Amino acid sequence: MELSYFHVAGDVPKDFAPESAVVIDVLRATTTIAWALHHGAEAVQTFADLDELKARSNEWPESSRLLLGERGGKRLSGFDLGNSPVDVIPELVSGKRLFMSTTNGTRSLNVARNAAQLYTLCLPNRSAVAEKLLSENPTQLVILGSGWEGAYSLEDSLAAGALAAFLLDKTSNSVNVVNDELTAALALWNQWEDDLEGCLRTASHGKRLEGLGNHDADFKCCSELDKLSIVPTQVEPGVLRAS
Ligand code: 3SL
Repeated sequence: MELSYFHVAGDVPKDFAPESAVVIDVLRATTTIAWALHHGAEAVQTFADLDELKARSNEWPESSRLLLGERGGKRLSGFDLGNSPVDVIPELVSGKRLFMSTTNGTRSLNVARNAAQLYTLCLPNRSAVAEKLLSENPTQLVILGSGWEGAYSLEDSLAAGALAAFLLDKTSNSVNVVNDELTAALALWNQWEDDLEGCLRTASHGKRLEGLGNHDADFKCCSELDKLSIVPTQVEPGVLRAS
């Protein structure tokens, strides 16, 4: 398996359609997706574009849909929920289709939608996604972060390093790191693996969230390693289901 990592959607080549891709947005889109599916959401349908989200969600029965979204970390007006993983509780999301748009995470998902296999990763489902990849053993795996408005993010690189470290640890020589971005992500993982929440709070987006109010529960939830067995898997373009 050849592993590479791109920091943000704008870094991937044109006509991006890898054999296997993993999208990461630790703070907080892919953490929210994993928890929503864990708590019984029927699916999470993601959109980069808000007009498209509104049009598609209007085709869905009102009683079985929820709108989730944020811009700049704040809930979108008229939406049922923002983008907090602690808000997607079973009482709200079970059996529902979640229509979701976020500042960066759903943009990366949109760019990666032509991958033959597409999964989402956060720290809580790191080992579940890694085990799935080991069982499928793709020749090429591209990890794509979300960053912030086109710029690098520390927390997505941390999770990319966490995934690569797990895969390298479980295999002898069949996993190869093929770009410097992932080598750097592994170094970051080695530095922070014993203080994941500290890393998230050090990150610029962590500081942005702290500036918006108390997000202690979000930091805790987003930094819990290997807690979930959910592997959010794209089943049609933009639609993620639990596997
Ligand atoms: O950028 C995103 O996609 C979001 O995850 C950002 S936030 O954590 O909800 O502010």
